[in-house]
Amino acid sequence: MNDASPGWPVHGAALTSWVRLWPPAASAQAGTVDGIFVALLVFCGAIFLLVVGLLVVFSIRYRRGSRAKRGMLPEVLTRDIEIGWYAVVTFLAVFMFGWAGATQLTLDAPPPGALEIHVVAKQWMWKAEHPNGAREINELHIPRGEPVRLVMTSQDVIHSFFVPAFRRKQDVLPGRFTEMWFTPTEEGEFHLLCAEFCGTSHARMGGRVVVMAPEAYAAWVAAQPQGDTLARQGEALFNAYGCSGCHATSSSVHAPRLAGLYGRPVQLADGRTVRADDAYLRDSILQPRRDVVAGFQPIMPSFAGVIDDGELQAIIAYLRSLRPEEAR
Ligand code: HEC
Ligand SMILES: [Cu+2]
Repeated sequence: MNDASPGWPVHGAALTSWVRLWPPAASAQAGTVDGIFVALLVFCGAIFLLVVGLLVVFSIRYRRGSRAKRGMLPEVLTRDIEIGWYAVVTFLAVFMFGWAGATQLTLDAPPPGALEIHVVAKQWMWKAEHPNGAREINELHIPRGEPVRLVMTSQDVIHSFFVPAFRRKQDVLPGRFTEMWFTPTEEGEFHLLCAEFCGTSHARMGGRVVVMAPEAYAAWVAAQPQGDTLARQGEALFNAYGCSGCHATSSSVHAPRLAGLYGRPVQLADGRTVRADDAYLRDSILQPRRDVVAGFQPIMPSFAGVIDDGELQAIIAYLRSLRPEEAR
């Protein structure tokens, strides 16, 4: 960024700019997170002041040689103080737990229909791919006012996708998909960081999130040189890796049909029932022996080490895109 004050948006969010204790809040979720932070700060600050205050008062009052009254307090008084203290602190702790827990649950559940962007982290860059196949590196263009859901994985070590202005941070792990969602509310440029020490150039693993007006985003994304869409690439890989040899309707091998599988419960040979989500599809491809579908032989070979993470995302996008009626 060549902005004079790197890290802060070019415009918007003037509310907190009078004091740069923390970056402007630029997502619909940021307000609650800040609220929890401030409440905890006030809570801890009050207890700190109380403890330090009593420490100072007692040190002076009961210093050696002072004439203050010493000895035990009446028992009723000690008891009441103790009960009152526990009641107040318990109430505050449970209240904070409820508030933070409820917030976390919302932050974990992306709304249906969120704009889905795939992110692959590697030492030391962020690669993003939009639904229409447009790709970018160390930049993320997104429309204002629309929920955005990131489906992320890493090609090497653990990274962490962090946008301070959105108050959102999520670890990105090799061999797993993690998700994160937010609704940007302010147009502008915001810092994107890696928040997990991931090697020599960790400090330089970052970039910017560019929040644009919805029409500007539509124009931007349409103007990008488009690769094939993710699902189309996935279809090509599905054929190239020989998946279709077993899974196509025309195949003579006894293998499950994959159309309409995504999101459905699957009955496994060992009696468990699991939902076919991204993680399940991923495991089915990399460790087919782990979750064998009921009524099938475990003949599917493992593709671990054969299919890389980017390809896996494409294949899964393809499987997700298959409607039940398109059985192939
Ligand atoms: C040799 C034949 C064969 C090949 C090749 C093969 N599979 Fe399979 N696949 C199976 C069989 C049989 C099952 C059911 C038993 C199991 O779960 O392991 C299965 C299960 C699956 C499942 C879970 C299905 C469900 O209903 O829950 C997925 C997803 C899957 N395969 C995807 C793929 C992909 C993607 C490829 C290519 C990278 C592939 N398969 C290649 C035979 C094959
Ligand atoms: Cu990193």
